Amino acid sequence: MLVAITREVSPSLGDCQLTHVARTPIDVERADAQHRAYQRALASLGCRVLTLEAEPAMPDAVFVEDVAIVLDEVAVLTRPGAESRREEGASVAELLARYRPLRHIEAPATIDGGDVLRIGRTIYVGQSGRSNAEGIAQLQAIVAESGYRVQPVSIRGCLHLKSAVTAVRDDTLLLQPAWVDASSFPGFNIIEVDPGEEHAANILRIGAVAVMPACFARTAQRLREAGVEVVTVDVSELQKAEGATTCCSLVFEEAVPTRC
Ligand code: CIR
Repeated sequence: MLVAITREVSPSLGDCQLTHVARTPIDVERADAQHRAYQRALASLGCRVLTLEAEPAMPDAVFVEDVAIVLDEVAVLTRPGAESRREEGASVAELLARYRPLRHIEAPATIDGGDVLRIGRTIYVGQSGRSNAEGIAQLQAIVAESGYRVQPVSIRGCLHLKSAVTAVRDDTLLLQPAWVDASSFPGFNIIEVDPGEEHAANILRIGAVAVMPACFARTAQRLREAGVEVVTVDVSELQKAEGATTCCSLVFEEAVPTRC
């Protein structure tokens, strides 16, 4: 069964970090309602949804994806690039310890889970303002023990690698060409986001289903035409905090079959 770790929206969400999005007022009550609908969507797709309590002093704590990288063999607790986010991982680590052995990224390294895209045994990591070379090197050393290859990817103009590209299937990527070069992913089929939907590349893949923000109807149509099943959720208030659908959960297999 799939587990999805989530966290309730912080009442201080309006004080979130913002890098490439202009600050506009956030309706926290509405954000909370949208987040609950997101949780229900994950449950309807077969996830056991676990919910951590809100962290009133940590505005960005709802974006649990950034504080850990969960693989079948190990969970890596990150050291987020934004200093204000460094305490968010403790409660997530407590929960993850029930499912995986834990490893930690140590200072001066930084890495955000939003920069980490795993496809098969390759882990692509965005060279972003949040993830530094030391972070990528430490991740590489940890995951090499389990047979993964790390591939750094250069990005521009966006927060994280997964703002620019996500996988809709193991051989097919949804990509924003303004922010990442398709040539960084040789051999993949590429679906570009609709040119009018700048932030549409960030989709959460649950099995064969792409969970994406409701406002990107034209990109959703491109995915459907390519045979991808799409579920949409309205996360407009979370998007004002520079979030989308991947960042609000850590999704992984509860019990991992032993590899031989
Ligand atoms: C931040 O800037 O850290 C948050 N306001 C947004 C984080 C979104 N994370 C993600 O997409 N993985």
